[in-house]
Amino acid sequence: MLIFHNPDHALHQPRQEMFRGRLVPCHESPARLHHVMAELQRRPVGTLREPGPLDDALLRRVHAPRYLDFLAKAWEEWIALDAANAELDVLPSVWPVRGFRHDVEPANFAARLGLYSFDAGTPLMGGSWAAARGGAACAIDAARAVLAPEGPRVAFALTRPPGHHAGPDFFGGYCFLNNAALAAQALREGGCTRVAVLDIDYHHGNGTQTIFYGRGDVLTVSLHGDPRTEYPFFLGHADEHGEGEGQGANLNLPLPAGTDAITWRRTLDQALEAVTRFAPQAVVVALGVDTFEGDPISKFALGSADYLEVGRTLAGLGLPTVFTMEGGYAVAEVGVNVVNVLEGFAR
Ligand code: 6XA
Ligand code: ZN
Repeated sequence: MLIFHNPDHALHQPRQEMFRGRLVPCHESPARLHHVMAELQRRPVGTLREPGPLDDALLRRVHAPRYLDFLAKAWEEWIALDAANAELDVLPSVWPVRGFRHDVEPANFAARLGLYSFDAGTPLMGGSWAAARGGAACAIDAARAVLAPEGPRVAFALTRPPGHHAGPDFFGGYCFLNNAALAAQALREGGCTRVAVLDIDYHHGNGTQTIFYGRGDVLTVSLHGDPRTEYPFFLGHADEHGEGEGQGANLNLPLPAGTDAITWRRTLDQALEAVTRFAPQAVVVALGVDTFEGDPISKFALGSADYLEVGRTLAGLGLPTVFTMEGGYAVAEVGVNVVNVLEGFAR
């Protein structure tokens, strides 16, 4: 297995996110990835690689160019407002909800920040753009690796910030660039006519769903905490099946908060049946380990040993597989849990 790790991830070191009326320390921290790297030293389940340069043309086929241009310059604009801003993370505070216009890009920075985001929990700072780009490069390189003639058939994009909440033109949920979607697009352009994205993070992969909602060539399947009570709240219900050519190519399997490992595993089997029915030539697994019983912001109950079994089950698809790193905030256990999935897969 090849493991593409993002050498720039720690440039994104957010300080604070908005939570219940106050700014609190951000759960999504560089330490998460450090723990995975440390566990990979103990259990070298694959070969570590750094990604090559990012394919910007592919990036612009997944995300809207005006959104990417905004992200590229956001920090500079923030500092230009006031030099003292260099000490502060950027957080949006105003959004164009129903009835407002999305087609006119405002000149005001705070307004554009709102246009291109959906929450106040995703701090942006000086290194965020470089870190997100490094992760996108990992995902695309991982996809290309599994399609290479003498390739490994399985690769992992080990990166942060995560990606599955980022849509065509919005950030949120700690995500800026959708690594899983970029991997899927790279697999399509690498010759796979049908690709599946299976999202097993605790949270619904709303960004990935939105990116592919009108397309029939990429199946999106997500099992997650029921959005009626769980983040991201406004998407991820069972009646969202896709539209137009994408009709039937989206499956959501929401589960109540508190769901145990047995029920979760049964639901994973359902997800895998849907993937198999779609008959893809490759699969992307958006791998979040915030389904762990000790996760501080999530409410499923998988134990560390369950992740070995998850890996084994995913390998049963028998497909070229790209993993992208998504959530998981029980920082000390993130390494063991992620590497358990990889080890279970490799066995
Ligand atoms: C609200 C919680 C964001 C969830 C991020 C996540 N700040 N997504 O783990 O998969
Ligand atoms: Zn998550």
